[in-house]
Amino acid sequence: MASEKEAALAAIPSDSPTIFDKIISREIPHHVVYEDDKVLEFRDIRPQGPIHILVIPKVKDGLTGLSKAIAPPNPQRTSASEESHIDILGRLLYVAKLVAKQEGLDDGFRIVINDGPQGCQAVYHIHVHVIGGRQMNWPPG
Ligand code: DGP
Repeated sequence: MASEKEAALAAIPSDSPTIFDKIISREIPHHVVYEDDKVLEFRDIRPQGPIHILVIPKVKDGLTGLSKAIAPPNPQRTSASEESHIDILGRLLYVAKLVAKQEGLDDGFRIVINDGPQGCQAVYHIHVHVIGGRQMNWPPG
């Protein structure tokens, strides 16, 4: 299995359905930890800590990521967040906090948004990682 870094460098950003679309449509099984009409949260398949949850908008609305990241070898641009996305971006963070509380991460946790190849983004459907249950280090790798 490719490492996260290899997967990120090989990922081709596009507006085509991603693995997360298949998770939203229930084609791919997953463990839902939170759901409302706009957001879905489920456990990461490759956890980087005792708790690792992904927070995604149910409607991608062009949000492949935060920015228009582009770098070799990825030939396509991603579509950036716009001012119109402020509500959903804020909601992703807010429900990330809700689920951290639900998971008992009372001593803190790490929120990560990987953006573009250099940011180690492998799936081009914007998502927030909530990682916790262990002491984090700084700087991140
Ligand atoms: P990123 O590198 O930020 O794009 O993170 C993508 C994450 O998605 C990565 O931590 C692994 C996770 N992931 C990939 N495929 C699946 C899947 O089929 N199911 C679940 N639950 N997680 C997945």
